[in-house]
Amino acid sequence: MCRGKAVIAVRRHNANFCRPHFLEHVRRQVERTIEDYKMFGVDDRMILGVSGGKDSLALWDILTGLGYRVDGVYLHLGIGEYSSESLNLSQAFAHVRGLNLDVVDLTAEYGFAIPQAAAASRRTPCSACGLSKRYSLNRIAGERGYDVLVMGHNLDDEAATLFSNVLGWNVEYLGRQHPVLPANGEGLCRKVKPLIRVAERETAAYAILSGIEYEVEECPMATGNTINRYKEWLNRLEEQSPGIKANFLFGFLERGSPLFEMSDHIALRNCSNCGQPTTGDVCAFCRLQQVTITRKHER
Ligand code: Q46
Ligand code: ZN
Repeated sequence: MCRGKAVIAVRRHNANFCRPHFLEHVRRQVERTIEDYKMFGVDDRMILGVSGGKDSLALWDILTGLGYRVDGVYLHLGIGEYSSESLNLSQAFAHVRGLNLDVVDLTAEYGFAIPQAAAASRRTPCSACGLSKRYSLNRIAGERGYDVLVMGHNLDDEAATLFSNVLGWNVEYLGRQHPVLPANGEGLCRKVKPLIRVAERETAAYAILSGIEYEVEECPMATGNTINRYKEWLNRLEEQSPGIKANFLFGFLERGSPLFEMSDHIALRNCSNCGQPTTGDVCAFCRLQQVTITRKHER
């Protein structure tokens, strides 16, 4: 775009960028996603799930740069050093920029941390963790009066999740895999993913080139995570055919997703324990909490 020295090549766009033009390019991708999917407006009260990783911090930087007012919430998962370091980095980021960051501690709030939940239930750590994050962030957003819950899922996250859902033909999940999940009036907050046009490697580059300090260590509980394995496979395909990941995801969103929408109409009711939306009597999070706490008392 200029005569400046290129710092990164984005092969699927067939382009090399200098630092300022790359940062501009990423911001433009996010702006375009917000517009295309009518994600939110400047008057919406927004809360971002902040993990201390590159994606959520880069997204926070981009959204505030675009003029949106976004608060953050950090969910302390109780995963040793990894959690405390991620918290420090998130707090430092917010402090320097004068942003509001709420910290919610899973153990203080619900009586268990992720390592205990994974040991007590039949779930993998990432499954117990994903469930806890979805539940807590939705609940916090609703209870604190936010209109929109913003998540930092990137192109690689969404493509790998789609791949996993297709491999297992999880039609229910395919029906719900969308960059915008509307509020349903029954306790589900509007949830949006403005980073889906930006690949993981690009959010990392954005963070580094913007001087954002983020958690670079991988979570110690990620070993064996199938989504990470699918990401590797998709990256191998991407190397051979640049753009294949984006085509897979956006082809699905444009042409495949409408075919699965019927399976989205599932009646929700309130969990008899916590009142949050669920399909059964007691929600999956409350069941996870019960089994973890029972196991804790048995020891
Ligand atoms: S924090 Fe949680 Fe991740 Fe760690 S246990 Fe898995 S899901 S890997 S993004
Ligand atoms: Zn519940």
